[in-house]
Amino acid sequence: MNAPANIETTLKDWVTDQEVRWCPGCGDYAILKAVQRTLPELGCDPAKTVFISGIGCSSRFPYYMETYGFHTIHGRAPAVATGAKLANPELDIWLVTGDGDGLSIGGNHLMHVLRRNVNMQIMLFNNEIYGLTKGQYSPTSREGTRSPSTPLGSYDHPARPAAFALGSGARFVGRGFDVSKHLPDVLKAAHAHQGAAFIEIFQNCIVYNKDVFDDFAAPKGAEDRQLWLEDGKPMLFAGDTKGITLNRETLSLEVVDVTDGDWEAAGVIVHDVKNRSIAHMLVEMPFGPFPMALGVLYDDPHPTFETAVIEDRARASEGKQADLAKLLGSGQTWTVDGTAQDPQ
Ligand SMILES: Cc1ncc(C[n+]2csc(CCOP(=O)(O)OP(=O)(O)O)c2C)c(N)n1
Ligand code: SF4
Ligand SMILES: [Mg+2]
Repeated sequence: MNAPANIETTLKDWVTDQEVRWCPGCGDYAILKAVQRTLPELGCDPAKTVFISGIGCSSRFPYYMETYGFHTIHGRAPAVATGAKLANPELDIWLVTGDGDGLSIGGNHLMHVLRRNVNMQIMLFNNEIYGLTKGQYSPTSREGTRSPSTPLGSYDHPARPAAFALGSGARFVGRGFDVSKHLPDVLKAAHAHQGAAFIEIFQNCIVYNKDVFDDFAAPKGAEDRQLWLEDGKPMLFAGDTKGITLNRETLSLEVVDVTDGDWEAAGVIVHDVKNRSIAHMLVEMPFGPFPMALGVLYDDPHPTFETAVIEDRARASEGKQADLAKLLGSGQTWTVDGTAQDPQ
């Protein structure tokens, strides 16, 4: 984010007149609503906000936000967003990408915006499929996914977006899902973070990958399968009857039972958002034997890219007068004499 704006708006101020072209029932609608509800609460200024996306169903997002927006080219939103932030550091930038856009064609670009720590919020809508191009498997699709491009089932091991982000040097990693009532809290925490804030948002593509996240996202039994992380709070789930502990011999996480609410006796870990080692374990924690880790997994700010660039520019130009004509006329120059002929 940039400096807080404290502008008074309502949800309506963030809604465009564009016809929303997602399939009825798509999880993208819920994410859009969550963002449109959250920005007024943060006091954001639509005139200083910009949504920048790549290509995909998810990347249609900027059309639906009444802000500046840029629907760029496939996988290249990080490059455009970096340029926008350097040109105008006052802009509050939200980058929107998908699992295909951000991790296939744009994997390299995403890595660099994270490692450079350019100040923006990055929302990766993970539906584990290419939605826009009619359901081919993506880098996050599970092994064995049958799709038009993998008719016999996929062979490759899926990428984990949160692990990718942390491994690329991200200083903020959050997770949520489309219809979760906690998603706005994750968005707010990401916005409060100075630097590249990465949020993986599980999103239901009801046409090509329906309900793949139901195991943890469906309301029934959700409590047992979701671990909502809060800084300074014990890692408890299943109505506080279970928790996560660190086995000090194997140096790995384990699920423990908590009796009579005594989580300390059970050795349950207290979440520390600045602990990078635990963050690495949380992003790798396999769903199934463990609950799905959601909320703010890691948040430890670090100096941002644009601050360094701007300070450097100021130092380099100190005491100097900008003179474009002089710059253009300096160094190796030549005059075109106008005698060149067009080839016949
Ligand atoms: C250079 C280029 N290659 C391929 C495509 C085709 N293409 C468009 S969107 C897309 C995948 C989008 O998947 P994802 O980012 O997961 O978005 P979703 O539609 O699932 O939200 C592909 C391969 C393209 N538009 N441009
Ligand atoms: S294809 Fe899937 S991701 Fe795309 S709009 Fe339809 S439901 Fe949403
Ligand atoms: Mg996708």
